[in-house]
Amino acid sequence: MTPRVFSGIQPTGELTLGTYLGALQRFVRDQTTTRSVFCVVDLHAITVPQDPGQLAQRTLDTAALYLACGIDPATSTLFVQSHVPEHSQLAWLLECTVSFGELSRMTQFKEKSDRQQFVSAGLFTYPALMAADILLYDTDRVPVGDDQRQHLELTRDVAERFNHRHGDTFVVPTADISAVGARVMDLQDPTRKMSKSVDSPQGTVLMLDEPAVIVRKFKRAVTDNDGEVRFDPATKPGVSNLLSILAAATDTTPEALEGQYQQYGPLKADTAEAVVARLAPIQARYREWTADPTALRALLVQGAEQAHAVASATLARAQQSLGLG
Ligand code: ATP
Ligand code: LTN
Repeated sequence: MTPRVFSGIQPTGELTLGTYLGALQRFVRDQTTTRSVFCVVDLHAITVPQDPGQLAQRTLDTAALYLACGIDPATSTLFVQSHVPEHSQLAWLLECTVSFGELSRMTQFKEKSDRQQFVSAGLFTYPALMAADILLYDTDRVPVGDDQRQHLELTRDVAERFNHRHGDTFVVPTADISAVGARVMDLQDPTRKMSKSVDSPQGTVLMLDEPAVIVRKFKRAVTDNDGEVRFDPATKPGVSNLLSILAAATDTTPEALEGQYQQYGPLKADTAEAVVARLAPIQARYREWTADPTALRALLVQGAEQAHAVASATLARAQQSLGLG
């Protein structure tokens, strides 16, 4: 049977090279051999405070970026999470399936709650909503970056527990984390994940950065003093990050690249060039999509209808298993 793929991206800021290499780039490759469903997870975004106007705009912009990267709406389903109410409905059922202890162990919650003055209950129960996203579409495979590994393990545990308690209801999904590019690090602090929600403008390459800006950020990337090009993330995080980025942007491995460089300068220049080559056509297509918000909205309405048809059947099954309705 054709494998079913689901993944989501939060409309919480300008998307980074990390989201591209760890997630988006891989979504596009998979879509011809799978039944793929992609989502702009706006309900996840509101687990931390958002400006309403900005959230609405970023939701559209994120959808435009999916399309610009090559997600084909004729092949894949693309929609906005809040347009399909079954996500919130199944999330409640799963909040009653996951334990307080399990949610307390989530490292993303610990990191994100440390950064907030007001910690919403939604930020804590976030993984139950994520599990709902995935389980609603009978998903086999979830392509994500390495930071989502723990959430995927929890999703599997919740699905297995529900099936065990209430009878076979959900497909148990697997995480699909790539060997290269699953953890793109900040260029200024290569021990920290490159992130759109952390303020590090020089260390963060944005998908929509101008080529000259990308080149400058790579030129200033933090490396080390021993002058040796070697892939060793533990002792050489900066150089290893550059090798990983170059490998992910040219479809090879860091190990295959390390012998080709004797100095940091050429490694930085080639990495910048490869990233610009990947992003430039995406930026051009992005401008085309954002120039026509009416077409974009129409496409998302269609996507929500397709998603709803699948999601409503799964939710009904889960409700029935629980004795609801
Ligand atoms: P951030 O923490 O950067 O604000 P996020 O990881 O919470 O963003 P999304 O943009 O929704 O949120 O992530 C979309 C996808 O991109 C996820 O699968 C995530 O694992 C992946 N991703 C995000 N940052 C990186 C990175 N630095 N390296 C590899 N993959 C990443
Ligand atoms: N939690 C993810 C975003 C996300 C997601 C999903 C990813 C929400 N629902 C379902 C894959 C499948 C993040 O923080 N990047």
